[in-house]
Amino acid sequence: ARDDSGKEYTDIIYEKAVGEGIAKITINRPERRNAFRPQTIKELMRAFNDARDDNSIGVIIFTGKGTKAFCSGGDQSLRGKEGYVDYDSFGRLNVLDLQVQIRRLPKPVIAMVAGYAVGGGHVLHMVCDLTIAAANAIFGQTGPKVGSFDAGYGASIMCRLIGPKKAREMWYMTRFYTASEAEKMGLINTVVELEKLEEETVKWCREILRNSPMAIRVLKSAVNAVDDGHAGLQGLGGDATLLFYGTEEGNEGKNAYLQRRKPDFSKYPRLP
Ligand code: 2NE
Repeated sequence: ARDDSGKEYTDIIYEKAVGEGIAKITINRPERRNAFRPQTIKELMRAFNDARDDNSIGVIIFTGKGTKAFCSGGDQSLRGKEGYVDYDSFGRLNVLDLQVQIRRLPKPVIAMVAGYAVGGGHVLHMVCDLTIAAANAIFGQTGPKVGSFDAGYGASIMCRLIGPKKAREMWYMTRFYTASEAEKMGLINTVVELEKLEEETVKWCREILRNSPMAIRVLKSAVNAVDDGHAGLQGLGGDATLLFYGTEEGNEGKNAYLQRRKPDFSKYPRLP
């Protein structure tokens, strides 16, 4: 598969349903339970960026190849002292950049989970806007068992989703949870039979796509704003600027500057 720049993908599959408004990004390392390496993350970031920039795309499905795993986290066979190493001589933790990218992307990202979503793969589903799981899905953190942790979104967003007590349980004990347990915990949105997973996910996409893209964009920023601090406010603030640029009042300032005259804002109301 290629993106608009014509570059090939090796670790992921990137597809667009033409005319539907849906992009699908699939981690394609099933023999490793879709564990990611730095190259995988670079490709994911490129695909998410392409889907963001594509005006015809309104919703992105994020999934893993096959039915055994959504993603099993970082590829432990490539873990070095500085992070994960594949083609470079130094390590990376570039999955953290991907997490931020998904949070900031102004379109909903839906995690479609079959099989394991564990370790860093579990964090990836948590930073998505929605999670739709197959009945065979298993959720959990393994970090403390394999000498790792995600003390960023992996901890804070989990606390938001399931509450601090349950988040401590999940991290300290490294237990795995079934899809129906995860649904009860508020970790995911819904559970469906494995055979219905894609159909149900597309149904959710279509329901979202019927609604106002701008309303959804602002709501995504708003829901994330508090947790993302200044960066969250910046996202929401950027949406306000975007909307203001479309108004006559906003354009009066720009036009006055270009026409070398004083702006006249007198006709614009000071609303209560
Ligand atoms: C995912 C799980 C539970 C699946 O178990 P099972 O029994 O279904 O499969 P199996 O046989 O364990 O795995 C199949 C093949 O995939 C490889 C395995 O080594 C095995 O390879 P072969 O023996 O066939 O050659 N595989 C699976 N997950 C892998 C991984 N993450 N890295 C490298 N190879 C992997 C079970 O496989 C499991 O527990 N996997 C490890 C989960 C894990 O601990 N992930 C890392 C957490 S830390 C992290 O992701 C992280 C972070 O904490 C902070 C920042 C960034 C990343």
